[in-house]
Amino acid sequence: MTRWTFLFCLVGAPCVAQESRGPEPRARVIMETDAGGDPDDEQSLVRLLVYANEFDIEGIIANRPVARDRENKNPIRDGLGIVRAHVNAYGQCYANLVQHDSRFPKPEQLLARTVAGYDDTDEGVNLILRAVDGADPRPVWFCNWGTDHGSAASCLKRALDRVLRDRGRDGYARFKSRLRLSSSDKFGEHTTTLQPPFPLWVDTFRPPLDGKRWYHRFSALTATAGGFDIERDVRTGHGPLGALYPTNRDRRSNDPPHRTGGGTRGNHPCHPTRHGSWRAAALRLSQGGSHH
Ligand SMILES: [Ca+2]
Repeated sequence: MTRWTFLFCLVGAPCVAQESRGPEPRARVIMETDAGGDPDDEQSLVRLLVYANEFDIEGIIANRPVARDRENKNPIRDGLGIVRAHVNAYGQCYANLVQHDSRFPKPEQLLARTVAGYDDTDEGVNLILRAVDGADPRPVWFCNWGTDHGSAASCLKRALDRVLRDRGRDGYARFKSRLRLSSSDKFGEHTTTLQPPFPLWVDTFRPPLDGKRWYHRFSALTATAGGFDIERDVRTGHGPLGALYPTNRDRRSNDPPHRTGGGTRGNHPCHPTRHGSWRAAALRLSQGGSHH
């Protein structure tokens, strides 16, 4: 088994294994995005919201206080504002989406869970603590979409620092055991030396492939798979959420597992039939229906 195959099996296995057991327990996810930097986060936000019925979104944390000039062309210039605009656009499509699946979360619920993760606020840290400490027995997938220059420190690192300080090693171990991590390494000693390790960590930068991150390969594989056309199938005529999909970044439909919380979606080759195509999913933005 190649490392690639192993990774996909690892990440996809829960979805496959549960197919024969009726309703699938959805993954609880927290997304931490540096939206306002690389526009691929806004692409991923559109996809996340198009598939919001398939996850329990516990929170979306925006960790870049000021958008990056030149690279990011969004007229809104703060990360939280950019994410909220996406959730608001989702709200405008909600009446169509919910006809396809009643599990699409109410927009006001999502908006209440969309918080700043900037260094000068504890909102993101507190959101993580509430989700992980909650009574729900399912683990929480924490998915970091980027923490680099100009963004705040990851709220998960801050949460782990606080838990270690306030609850001691046993409390820290209990807390960490409830987390699943999908991220490159932004967490200092929490991923290197502090025991126990995360029960599952999908390191999105490893293994490198041809000197790049392995998931860059998916741009070429999926950008136009099945005749998919981002302009026709998402951006034009499908409502305000699809229209927000930025195109000044050549990574269309390239979501690696961490983009959607441990389960890949859309036209990703991992789930070609189980979840339908990204094109079909995006159509739900503009068309009501009752086939679910
Ligand atoms: Ca990013």
